[in-house]
Amino acid sequence: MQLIPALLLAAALPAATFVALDLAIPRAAAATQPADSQALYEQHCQSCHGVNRLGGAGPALLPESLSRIKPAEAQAVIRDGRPASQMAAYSHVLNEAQITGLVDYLYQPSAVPPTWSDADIRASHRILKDVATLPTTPQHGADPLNLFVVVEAGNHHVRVLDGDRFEELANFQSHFALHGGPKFSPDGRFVYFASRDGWVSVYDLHNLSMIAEVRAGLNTRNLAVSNDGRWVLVGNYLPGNLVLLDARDLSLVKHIPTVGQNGTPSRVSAVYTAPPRDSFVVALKDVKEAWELSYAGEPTFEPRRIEAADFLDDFSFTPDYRHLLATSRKAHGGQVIDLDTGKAVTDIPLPGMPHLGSGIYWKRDGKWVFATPNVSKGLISVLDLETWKLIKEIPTEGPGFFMRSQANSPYAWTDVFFGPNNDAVHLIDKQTLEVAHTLRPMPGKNAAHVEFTNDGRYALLSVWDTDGALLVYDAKTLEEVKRIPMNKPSGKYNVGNKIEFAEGTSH
Ligand code: DHE
Repeated sequence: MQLIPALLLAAALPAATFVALDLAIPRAAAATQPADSQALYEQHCQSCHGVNRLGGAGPALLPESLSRIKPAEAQAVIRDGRPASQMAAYSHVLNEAQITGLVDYLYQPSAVPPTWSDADIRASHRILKDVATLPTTPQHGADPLNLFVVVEAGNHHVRVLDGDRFEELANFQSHFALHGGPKFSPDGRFVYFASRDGWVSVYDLHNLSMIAEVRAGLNTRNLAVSNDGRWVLVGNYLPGNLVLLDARDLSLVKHIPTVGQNGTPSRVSAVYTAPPRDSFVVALKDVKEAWELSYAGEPTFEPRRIEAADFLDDFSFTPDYRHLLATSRKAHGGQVIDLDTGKAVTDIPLPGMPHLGSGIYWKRDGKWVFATPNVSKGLISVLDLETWKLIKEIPTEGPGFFMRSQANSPYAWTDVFFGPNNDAVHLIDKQTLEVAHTLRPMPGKNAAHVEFTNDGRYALLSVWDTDGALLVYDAKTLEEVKRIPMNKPSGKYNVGNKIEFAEGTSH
């Protein structure tokens, strides 16, 4: 199915064009019938959210993309708007019955299965700056390997900070709901972002300038950049596929349908680059397979299929990139997959649904250990990477999302993202595996996600609140040295740490 021109037009207009819609329309009588709700959608929502709810300047509004938002929350957003976004309040346009009907409609599967063709991808592609005309050296005076890219989720912005002075170098609007870590070109010049609604953007950190963007899918998981800097691979839920882009300008190379050996189509859970293997590794959500796609030499991107013991929701690599520690959230456990032999080696006990991409490793008594928070249990699982045995479950004040450390830091910092103690951050002694300190950066406000400077001297922490902040800590004295107000800062990424695939950071 091709999108009709209205959506293409919507997708092509600058985001700022989309402001409150049809506000002059008088409040209609109660309307809860599905047909009426569809009409209300077309009248009030379609110009931003797209024909067939496939998304445009606003996100796709399909059950596949709304699974993280409860209907009551969707209702509140329609009624009251979303602060610091272009979503206006509709309470003076629609009555409660209409809003309820509209929400019911949004959670119904689409009559037309959502598709996003190569032609759609190409039509969405925009080159914003010709890289060939730009200087090839940093133009900002800061250390290019100690910059921080900070995602400010509350207002869909990205800030670029000088990691020595913690001063802002740039602040720009992103696409809706960036998710997953942005990824960098091997020299650290370019950073690639993926939004949940499928937009991929490339930004030049030397020139502080957006270069290109393309909509690679309707509902995207994440992206990876090859270690030679030539390719960007995007993993999608909707449509279930991989989309290969040229890293220079994000032009489409090809899409790769993710269909299992048994013919079952699958969503992509996650895709990462494995630098020493010159390959992308992909976790599939609906078939029991992991894929490896080599990018060495002149690659064909034919997947090597590895049979997995279960469906894969996510995985982490071991430090040598030989093994995957993979999880299936439903199974409440994990498995180790050997990428060399292509065999599942063993099960691993991870009882509380880890957000595995956030797991980290370090050396303890000369041996590698791996630790990960669990999203559904207040404990950190620590595994021995030689025996795959669980060494310890460290109790925390609640379930956490993220964990970070740095080679020079004696601590692994982990948040308590969920529950009444979500203002706490635990610092775990990497040798004793005990909680050494608990910080409450802004009591009562959700503390989350840490990243270190390239030399490990400072740790930057998010306070995930509309009235939140990015806090800079001296990583040794644990004193707060700077506070930068922000609207729900989420992940922050140090260029040097990311391009070195440094110990303690996310890959
Ligand atoms: Fe994430 C990374 C999956 C919910 C914020 N998250 C990742 C990655 C995966 C993942 C596979 C690694 C991708 C990468 O770096 O390329 N996340 C999932 C889920 O399956 C889950 C539980 C449900 C979902 O909605 O998809 C989930 N994640 C969330 C959130 O609710 C968070 C807290 C807020 C948000 O933005 O939606 C969230 N996830 C993040 C962040 C990263 C991330 C900030 C990057 C961490 C990093 O340090 O690299």
